Amino acid sequence: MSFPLVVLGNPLLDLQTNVDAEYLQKYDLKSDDAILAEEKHLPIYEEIVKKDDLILVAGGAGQNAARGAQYILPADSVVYFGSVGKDVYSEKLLAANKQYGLRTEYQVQESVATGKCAALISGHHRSLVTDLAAANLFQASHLQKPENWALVENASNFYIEGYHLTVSVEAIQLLGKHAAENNKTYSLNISAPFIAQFFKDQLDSVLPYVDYVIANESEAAAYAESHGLAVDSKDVVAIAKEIAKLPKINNKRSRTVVFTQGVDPTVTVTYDAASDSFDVKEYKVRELSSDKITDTNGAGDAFAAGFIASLVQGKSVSEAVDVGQWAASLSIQVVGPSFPFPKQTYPGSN
Ligand code: 26A
Repeated sequence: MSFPLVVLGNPLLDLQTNVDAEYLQKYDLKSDDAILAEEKHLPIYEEIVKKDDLILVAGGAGQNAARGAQYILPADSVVYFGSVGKDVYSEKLLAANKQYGLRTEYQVQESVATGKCAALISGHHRSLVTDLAAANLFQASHLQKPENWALVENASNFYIEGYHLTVSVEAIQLLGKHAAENNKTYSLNISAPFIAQFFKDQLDSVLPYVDYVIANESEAAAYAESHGLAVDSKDVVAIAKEIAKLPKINNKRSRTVVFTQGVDPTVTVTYDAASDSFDVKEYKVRELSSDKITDTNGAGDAFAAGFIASLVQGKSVSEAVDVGQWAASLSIQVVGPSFPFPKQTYPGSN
């Protein structure tokens, strides 16, 4: 058995379509955001299935990253856990995961449908509206089944989708505790501004386990605001420092915070507790001309995929960032949160 990387998240099928500003306005949606669907958003799903340009594509932030990491790593490297329904949608997700060689260990719900996400594309932006359905029913006990716990015990790295904080904090803590006690690498993506805003306590309860915090600039700002940090919410380095030095359970590893900022440079901040000092670095992104961009759905997940795959390979933070940026640039050139086939390989740092 290999499978050094275990990923936990909400498996979703993306219903991806192009929309205009007016459509977003009608449903009170921002062009670059991710939310849980409220009652008022439910007509969206019925409307978009009638559209000619609609595509159904495997989604779910953690699942995208898991597929991406498996795309980069040797066969049998990544296992993914999440909860789905017993329907054609989960069959589609399984088929996509299989294409990438991703091992999938779903908890299957008998009478609830697989979750879905309306991925509303406008230009280079995407607005995500999610109906979690079966994904919301994941239980920590699924991980504790002997055959699944054997996979957890065998793994050396964990990647947690922050969106899952809306589902099972217990499962996230269970893996966090295991990682800390066994000095394994534990990474968490904040995933969306609403996680930092409305799931602040849940987020705070798992951060002590986290070695690598991955987020984008709007999640950084949301964190700064919800935690009342006395810093400019655009000052990503200052925010990263605050998160990097938060209490940590596993003192054998330092914490690194990685903030992506779209086309602006990626920032990393590592806190060294022994010397009470920070290592701050900035990395320019790979330039991609506008006409090469298909859509940005899944760009952040692809970055995370490259980053965590590199951690599994024992690469440095700076190389992990470069692989992440390469993976993101690949993913935005294809439709949805996907990667191109035939497989491309990392060309080395630029
Ligand atoms: C709990 N929520 C809102 C979510 C998501 C989500 N994945 C898990 N939980 N909302 C959107 N996504 C996924 O994010 C990917 C792009 O980063 C979408 O399915 C999309 O594939």
